[in-house]
Amino acid sequence: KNQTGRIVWFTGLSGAGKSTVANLVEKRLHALGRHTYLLDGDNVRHGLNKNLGFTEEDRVENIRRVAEVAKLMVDAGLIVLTAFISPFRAERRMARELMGEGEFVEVYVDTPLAVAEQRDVKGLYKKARAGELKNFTGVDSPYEPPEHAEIVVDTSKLTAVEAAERIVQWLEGKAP
Ligand code: GGZ
Repeated sequence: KNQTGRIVWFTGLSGAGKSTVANLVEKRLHALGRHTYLLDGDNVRHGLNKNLGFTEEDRVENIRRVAEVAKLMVDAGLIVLTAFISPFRAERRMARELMGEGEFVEVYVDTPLAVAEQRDVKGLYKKARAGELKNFTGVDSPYEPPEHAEIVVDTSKLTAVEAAERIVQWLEGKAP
């Protein structure tokens, strides 16, 4: 069994910083010679999952497919980073249970809703508050925070670079 592959599963609100931090982690891992692949909305929701929206049912299916694809990539020896809101504990547990012991590392990007909403990079929170966008996570769709994430970072307290550095240190086994 390949010992190098694993999933680094980011979870958190829209605007929490998942993609930004995951991209920085990937860069650092590359520099260390690791083989990685980053799955996020940009490369999954426009292709494999383009028939899925943001109802509870569709989010569950989104995460199921992401977990199964990530598992295949781990079997091929990659470190797979996933950056999806993945709001439901049950789906994150399902993803964890697909993997072997120690192969699933959950990273909770625990940035407060108020901070993510303040950033509102794409103006989606504003639309959601105005009722123009339904089922928006944190507004009118739930987010269930992890209770046992391996790593927790808050990008309102750490820069994205600092958060990435912590995660890489943990992954490389240098965490205290
Ligand atoms: C949450 C939404 C929604 C709704 C569109 N709720 O900040 P973004 O834009 O780039 O990240 C969000 C992304 C979330 O997709 P995921 O695949 O990560 O979600 S899940 O894991 O819940 O399936 C946001 C945008 O898509 N977006 N509508 N209603 N985020």
